[in-house]
Amino acid sequence: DGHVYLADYQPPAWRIPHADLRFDLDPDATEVEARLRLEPARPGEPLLLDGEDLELLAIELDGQPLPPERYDYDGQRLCVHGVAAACELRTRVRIRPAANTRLEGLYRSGSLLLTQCESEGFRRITFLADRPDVMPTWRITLRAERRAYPVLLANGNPVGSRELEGGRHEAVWENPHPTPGYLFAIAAGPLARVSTTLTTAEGRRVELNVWAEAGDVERCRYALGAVERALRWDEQRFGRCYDLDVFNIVAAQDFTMGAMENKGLNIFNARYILADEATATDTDFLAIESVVAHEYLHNWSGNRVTLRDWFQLSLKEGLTVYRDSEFSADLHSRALKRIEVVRLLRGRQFAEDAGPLAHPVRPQRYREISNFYTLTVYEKGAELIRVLQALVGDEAFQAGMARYFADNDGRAATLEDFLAAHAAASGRDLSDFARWYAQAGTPELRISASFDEASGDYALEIIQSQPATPGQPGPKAPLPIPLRFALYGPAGQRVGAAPQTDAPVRGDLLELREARHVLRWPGLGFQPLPAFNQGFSAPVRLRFDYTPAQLATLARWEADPFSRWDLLQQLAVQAITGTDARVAATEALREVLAGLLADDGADPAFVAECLALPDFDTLAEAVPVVDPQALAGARESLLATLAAALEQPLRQRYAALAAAAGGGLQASAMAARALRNACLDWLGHLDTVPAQTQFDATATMTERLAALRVLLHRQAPGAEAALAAFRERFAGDPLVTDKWIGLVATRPAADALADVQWLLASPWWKPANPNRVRAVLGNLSRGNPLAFHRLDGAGHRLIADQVAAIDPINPQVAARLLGAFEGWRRLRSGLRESAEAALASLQDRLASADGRDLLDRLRA
Ligand code: BAL
Ligand code: ZN
Repeated sequence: DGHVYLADYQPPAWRIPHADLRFDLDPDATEVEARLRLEPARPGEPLLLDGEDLELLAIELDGQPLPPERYDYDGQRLCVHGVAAACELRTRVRIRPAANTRLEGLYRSGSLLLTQCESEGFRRITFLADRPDVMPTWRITLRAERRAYPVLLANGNPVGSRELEGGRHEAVWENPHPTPGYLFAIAAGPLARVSTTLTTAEGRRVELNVWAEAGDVERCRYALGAVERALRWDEQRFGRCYDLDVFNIVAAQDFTMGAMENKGLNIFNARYILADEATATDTDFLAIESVVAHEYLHNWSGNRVTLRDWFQLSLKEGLTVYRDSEFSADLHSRALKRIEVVRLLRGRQFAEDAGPLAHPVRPQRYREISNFYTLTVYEKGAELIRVLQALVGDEAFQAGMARYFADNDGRAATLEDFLAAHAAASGRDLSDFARWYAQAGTPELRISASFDEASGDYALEIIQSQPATPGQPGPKAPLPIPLRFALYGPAGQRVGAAPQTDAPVRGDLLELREARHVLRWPGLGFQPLPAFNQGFSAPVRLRFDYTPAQLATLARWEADPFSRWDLLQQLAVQAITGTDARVAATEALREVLAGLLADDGADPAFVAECLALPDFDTLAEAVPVVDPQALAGARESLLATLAAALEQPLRQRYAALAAAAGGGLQASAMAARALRNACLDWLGHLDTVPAQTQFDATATMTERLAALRVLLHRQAPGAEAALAAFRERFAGDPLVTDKWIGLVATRPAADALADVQWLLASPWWKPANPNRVRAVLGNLSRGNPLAFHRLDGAGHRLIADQVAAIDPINPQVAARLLGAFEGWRRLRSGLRESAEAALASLQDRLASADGRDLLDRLRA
């Protein structure tokens, strides 16, 4: 039926201990000669290799040319007949990088030639068993014209170079670590670098380089520092050292993903490398550090320990997201990092888990693996690592990680291997925890309280349920859920008494195991105020009926900043989507925010997070039927009301932080800018003069872009002039161009669609550049509900038409864009039909496997 099933896994029939490749690089026609050492692993099986759209020029077995009747190649698979023993296969193929708009395999980006192989791009370069459990060591020879391609990089260590005739040169690289094809990489071109050397904790001298086109190289310094920080952190926190003599990163303007962790040669989307304060925002800097760390950290969680098959994707991605978020939390603010992660999870991953694209963290089947690089695999996968850590405790978790790395080094591992290491280290049976990986959907906890006046007994009843998801109608088994909780007495004192319950309790951590648990405090004597899920210990939807006053009270009592932020978010959700509680919630929110704005002792970055009301996606998750106009309107009117009520404190705080916000990347300056920009945004509902003043005076992109956003989104008198000035000033910089385009595409109004149409007809429209597609269309579809969900259906039609247009250029980018329809069934009537019609219009317009798979799942 076109699916690949986890249950059908078979180990490779042939091993490939070593691959020796030689590239004669040329953008129009590159020749690749491959010598593969092959050994039968399961005697009697045919020799099959993957190879997609390769022009086969020559084929030899053990030095003898193969006659045509000895092999078949159908454009997808090469089958060599009549071979049973260890041998060497030599092939020569021709590929066409400049014509490769899919950006998978070897392709051209500007003056560079580079590769992207995950998941199944290697087969577009040459023949290989292109699966993660086939792991050769590699020797890679690159030859190219020296003038056009002075720098030649590949995986591993450089072992030689020489001049060739005719202005060509050669570089040879060796990667001694067994490495699957998906981690293969080369990069060639007029690259310049920033560089440093260090000695690892094991005493290895390592050169770190970040490469970019010459004009951009000064903007690579921050990323270089981030590599060094990540390397040291992995040594200290997980005892993992780097294992080659060089670590290279190359920045490219055309890149489908964010970045790629190829062994020793990471290739990055330039947006996650290039930064200085004039062109990158503080958010960009933090994202760069986090993505650089993520890819670096894959060197152990992904490369040294790789995957047996693609079903295990979260084994490297969820784990590495967990690791990079711990890195960021350790280096900066743990609470702010948690807020960032939970915003994404609740706004976007919960929506994915509740819609037609929902799938388990470890899927049981796929048609197109590219469509499983999802928030569920990454972000929910990371939360499951956190759940495991909470269940076994920090010490056992750390021991389990050490054991996992030690036991699986050099292997292609499975989730079972991971769980076995943790079970051994903790002594705990983890078979219940494994269910988290198999069951899709966000668990829901419904909690209700009861208090008996006569006896003074207090009790909480907690009911766990699992939603039905595609292919998993249920009923589903309960999951082990680590839930933090607290009870507060009338004056805000923590109740210390442990509850009577059949669920294990360790301090403030409750471990839910069954569908229902009751917690009793006999004779407590008063009705306490309970609080739950501090630090978001459990990735669940939690329902408890709080009044606005109770939320506001808890927001003062809870010590954990994450929880305080979370309570304010809940209050804002009530103020926006509530019925009876709306007025009271608005007033309570005003009071708490006034207190925060007046509190000079509060971290300004934290206050800024509290001012950032729940985004549209989060609000949409709080209602059964999504009416975008009503939700956006209610959010807007809450902001306007609060801004008017808090005008004086907002102006005061904005002014008072001016000096601290000046410049520099120290935490205090970033925090000051964050809060000033939040104040500016709120004040924009009343007055755009401060935004104009900030736009004219500032030297940092953080302040410039925030001011421009207010001017454009509030349609200030100076908006057009400011946009023109910004556009001119950064005309040569594609990444900054993406920023102003993003602001245009997200102006919160239905007629922003006309601006998007103008962009699509302008010279700025570059459909082959993934960042530009995301800037124009990703922002429209994911960041502009009023224009995307226009009542006349024009937004839905525009995105569908663009998906059809981009599908033949870059199927993965098109499929991502199509994913914006994932919530279509929950739209209000009228819009639901328009989305359905837009999807139906694509039925005969998508040719790619990526697009067809996603469309079928969306419409099922
Ligand atoms: N492996 C694909 C990019 C990333 O998640 O690191
Ligand atoms: Zn990753």
